[in-house]
Amino acid sequence: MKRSHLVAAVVCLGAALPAAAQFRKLPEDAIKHRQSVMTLQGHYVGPLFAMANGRVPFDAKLAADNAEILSTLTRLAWVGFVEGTDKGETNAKPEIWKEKARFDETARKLQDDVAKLNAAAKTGNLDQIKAAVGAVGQTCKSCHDTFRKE
Ligand code: ASC
Repeated sequence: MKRSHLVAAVVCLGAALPAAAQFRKLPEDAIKHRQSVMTLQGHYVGPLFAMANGRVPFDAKLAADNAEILSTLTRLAWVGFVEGTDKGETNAKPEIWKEKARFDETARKLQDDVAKLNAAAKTGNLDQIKAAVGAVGQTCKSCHDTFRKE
């Protein structure tokens, strides 16, 4: 292997380093990252909740667009839950790291639920969207009840 290739390979590996390497300043940057992502998740899921419960008129295109973006957003927050970042300006409970397997399982479930919501939204069928949004909302809530302060 040429030396320049070796260097490139090592640099690429850097992208897959442990989560702590993603952030320059801990805990602030990790906390800010996950809070920013979750703020966006709220913005994109909000209209889906509102359409599902009839607060706003159903708009199939908006629902499909939001669900698609949400399916990407839902992959992003987790890298921000770096060990030791329950200290600082955060509502994250230490239980996230004490019960990491359970937390990871809930994160996995949210991604599965959102993938189903995305599929439902592409059909344009409001009843399917309602069912899928309901599951997403329950998963958000169960994780927040267990792992978020107040
Ligand atoms: C949101 C938000 C939550 C969840 C939850 C779902 O948009 O801020 O905490 O959805 O309300 O039940």
